[in-house]
Amino acid sequence: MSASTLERLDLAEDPLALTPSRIDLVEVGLPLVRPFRTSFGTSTTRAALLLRVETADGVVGWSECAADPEPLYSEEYLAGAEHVLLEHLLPRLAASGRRWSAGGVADLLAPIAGHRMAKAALETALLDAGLRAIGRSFVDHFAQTLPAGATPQARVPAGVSVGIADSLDALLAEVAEYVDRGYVRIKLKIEPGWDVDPVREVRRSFGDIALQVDANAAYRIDVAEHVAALVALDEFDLLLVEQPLAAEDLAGHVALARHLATPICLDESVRSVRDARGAVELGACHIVNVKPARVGGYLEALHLHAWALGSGVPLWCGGMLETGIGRAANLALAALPGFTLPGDVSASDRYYARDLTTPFELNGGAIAVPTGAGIGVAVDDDALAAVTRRRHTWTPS
Ligand code: NPQ
Ligand code: MG
Repeated sequence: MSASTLERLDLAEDPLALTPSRIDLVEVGLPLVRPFRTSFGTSTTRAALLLRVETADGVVGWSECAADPEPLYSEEYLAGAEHVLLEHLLPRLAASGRRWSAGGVADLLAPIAGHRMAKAALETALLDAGLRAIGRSFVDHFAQTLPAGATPQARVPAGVSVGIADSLDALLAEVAEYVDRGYVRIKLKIEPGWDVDPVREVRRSFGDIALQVDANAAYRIDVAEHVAALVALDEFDLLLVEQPLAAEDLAGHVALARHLATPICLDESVRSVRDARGAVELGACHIVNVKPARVGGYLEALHLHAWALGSGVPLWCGGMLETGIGRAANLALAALPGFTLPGDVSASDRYYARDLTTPFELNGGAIAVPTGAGIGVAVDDDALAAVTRRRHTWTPS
């Protein structure tokens, strides 16, 4: 049997294989219900690149690329993601043959360095289309990776990420709103100069709520005041401190961990299961924030999850201000049993007055995991049209 016959047989047996007929890249801009300030900047609108894959059979799959227009959270940015998709990633998939499958995307794109958010968006859109075609949900698909007897949760406890505020009073008012709505865990964004005071005030006002902080890499191990502020946070019984130092500074995190009682969690530093394992083995962190976009897709996130389940490292699912499209897929991942801490997957109305899908709602501090095929929610065409800035159609030649 020839190699090409073998390939065709392999794909024929892959239930997620599909023939794409067109791919639309849709840039949207959704106004945020309130500005979101982090140590790297302030957002008032969430711009995002959506991918819509249509198959020759008329099945449609959606995904959302997490890259922001500005490369502040990481080096990836919206226009760069669009460029690499159109000029490098899509042509590579097209060159691989007429049939594509989510399961093969990562290997086919491995020669392209980095660009994980763009790769994740492509893999996820194909996964959505492939799973819709066979009537299976993301969560049921992910559950196939679990050890015998383990099952996903039907509802995911929801935490919320609270931006840097203009004043302590404004912060306390915002936290009060989220606590009243039922969020089971509060995460405060911090930066040098906005750390010990806000954490002390929130602790004093709200008692023993589950509380953690995220510095988005704003501190430096060689600045004594920075280390002193992080050490001072130890007295407030935080669940964790997230990404205090630069993404590249694993050695700095190892050194910092020796000074802190509070566990360190890494976000920006972790781009793969290999990074996660290395960071934990070195002692740079004890907990990992998993964002499928940051690690290059759901399949890498599932590898990371399998490792964490086996080694007992606590995980939680982060957020990138996703619309309902990205939020739905994250909920399916966060439902897996290795996600032992509440994540940043909040209700739609935390960010948006009008989401692009049926809005996700908080009930009893948790959000229901979609059970329908693929991501399990439909895109609201009117809501999408109202926020669409630009659309580009790509077709396999
Ligand atoms: C984090 N998210 O955990 C990120 C950071 C973040 C919910 O805290 C536009 C695009 C704005 C990506 C703001 C949360 C963003 C963004 C914050 C990511 O570090
Ligand atoms: Mg973070």
